[in-house]
Amino acid sequence: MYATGPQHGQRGSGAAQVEHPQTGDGGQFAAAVLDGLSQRRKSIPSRFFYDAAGSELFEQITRLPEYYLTRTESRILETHASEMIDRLTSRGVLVEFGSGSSLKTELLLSKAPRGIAYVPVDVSIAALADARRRLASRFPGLDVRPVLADFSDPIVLPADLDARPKIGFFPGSTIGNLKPGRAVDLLSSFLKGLSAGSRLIIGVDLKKDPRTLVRAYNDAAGVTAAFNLNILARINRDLGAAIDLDAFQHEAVYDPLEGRIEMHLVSLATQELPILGRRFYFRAGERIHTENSYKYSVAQFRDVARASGWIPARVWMDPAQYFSVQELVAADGVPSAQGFEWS
Ligand code: SAH
Ligand code: AVI
Repeated sequence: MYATGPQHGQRGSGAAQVEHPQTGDGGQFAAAVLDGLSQRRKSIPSRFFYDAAGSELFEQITRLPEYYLTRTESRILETHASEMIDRLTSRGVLVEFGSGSSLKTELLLSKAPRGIAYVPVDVSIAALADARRRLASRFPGLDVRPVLADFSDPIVLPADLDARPKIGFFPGSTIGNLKPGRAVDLLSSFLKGLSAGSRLIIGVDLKKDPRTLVRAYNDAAGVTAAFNLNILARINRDLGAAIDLDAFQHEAVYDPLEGRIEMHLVSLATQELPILGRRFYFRAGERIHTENSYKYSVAQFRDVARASGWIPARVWMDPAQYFSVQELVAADGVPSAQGFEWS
């Protein structure tokens, strides 16, 4: 449904195919839950937050007063969109990783030349469907090619776009949800997937007062708590379990040594959860680690980019330097500017 389909020559061995419209993951959620809950320190990978309900809850998070990330990044994009895509020609392809609602993308698309193709890549079929519908009405004639895929797998883009120049877009500080070593691997994989002459525009949340960070992940209205608990609700829905959500509590803490917000689900009681024929024992106070959200300094992130083979180029920030949008250039491309641009 959302893959580019045979008429567009989608190829590859499976990672980027759309085979499972109901769950979109072909059993990966079940395997990840069984594996993660079997560990001594229980965990579930954060990419499984984003079923239809989780994607909707994330959209609510983006509008929270405490969650400064989305509005700050959007303002940076609004101010500098033309510079960010100054190398995108009418033959170009904008490839967005973890595109979600594609709302921020509109800020770039409104400055982009006619004729470009837009390839949103996401694990959430609901988010891709909503975005495609909205973009079709707001940007009639835009060639939108959604790809339902895990962006950690080798990137498989529609084959007929192969020869066209690509610009990657990875907003939202989703890169922060990976440990730095994995972030290096992911950026290397994007470099390979986007090919020669490409660049990547990436949103990176910055280190700041830990109180501001903790508030952003512990909002007063409890939306982030609902987002976190939704992963248990998803286990109930998709895997036929009957977990009592009231027996778990959302927790978000900042670890200054790791430089990351950690989200956990804390078991409020000693309990045993039957899931897919297995039983998982929890002590009262035992936690499931559900997400890391790393916060970088500009210099730290430029090191990550270099380690992955990209050349760091321009950096755009808000006046309070809460958030950065950074340009990375493929070694065979020509950087348009070296060093920083402070906004
Ligand atoms: N880019 C949007 C959405 C960020 S939320 C923004 O900046 O507001 C993170 C998005 O990444 C979600 O839509 C989620 O479904 C997607 N995502 C998370 N892990 C992913 C993965 N491994 N592969 C593909 N998409 C992923
Ligand atoms: C998508 N990602 C960058 C968000 C973040 O801030 O780490 C997900 C999120 N988790 C809790 N609130 C928002």
